[in-house]
Amino acid sequence: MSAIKLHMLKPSVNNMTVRVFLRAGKLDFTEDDAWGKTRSDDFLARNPAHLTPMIESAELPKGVVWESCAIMQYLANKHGLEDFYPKSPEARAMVDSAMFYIIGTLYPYVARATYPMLGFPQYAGEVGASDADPATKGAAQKAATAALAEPLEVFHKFYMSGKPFIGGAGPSIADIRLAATLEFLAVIDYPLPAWAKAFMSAIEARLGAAYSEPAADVRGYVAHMKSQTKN
Ligand SMILES: N[C@@H](CCC(=O)N[C@@H](CS)C(=O)NCC(=O)O)C(=O)O
Repeated sequence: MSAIKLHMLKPSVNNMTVRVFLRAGKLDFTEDDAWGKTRSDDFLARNPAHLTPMIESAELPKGVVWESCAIMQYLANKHGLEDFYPKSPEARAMVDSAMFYIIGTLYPYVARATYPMLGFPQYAGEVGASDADPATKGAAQKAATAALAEPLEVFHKFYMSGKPFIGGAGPSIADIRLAATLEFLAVIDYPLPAWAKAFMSAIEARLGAAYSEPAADVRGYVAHMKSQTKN
């Protein structure tokens, strides 16, 4: 089987998710930095959504798949990585629910709260143009930051409910997706609750370099953007 080819952007937590998973799952892969390439004719011909992470495989109906969670689900299915994506329909339903909740609810708040500081355009799917003045934009950012507390508590109380990870004793693909997402909150010095700090430490301790290596790219970018605003 040939190596999985991942097209990725280093400062992105959507991409970090898949980069961590490929390493943690000990899969054979190569990474191509898609910086400046996602709107090229070649990329758009394969992926009209121009989104990374994207993997290529001749076995896929369209040759590629994008969306971080779909990529992890596909690769876990393909390579039998049941430690990360449990096979029982009930356990799997919890992991899927957590991932949809991240993408549909938590991540949009994270993006609205952090993207202005990260120098990113608005989250994919949102209409970016706005006539709002800086004060109104600042108020929207504050509201998004305040809104984070509720979904975070849902992960703690509902999905984890006393276990170290959403996946139970070990991290699942939903845990990788959650931990990577929370990395961006450092750019606004968001006061993570103690359980979330413990969760972040636990996943990094468990996955080791598989986590730390891609995280270093995100953390480096976050540190750079923070240093820009302090000057
Ligand atoms: N929900 C998607 C989000 C993907 C996404 O927003 N990708 C951004 C980077 S964070 C991207 O590739 N943007 C490049 C572009 O739109 O040209 C996922 O989880 O994979």
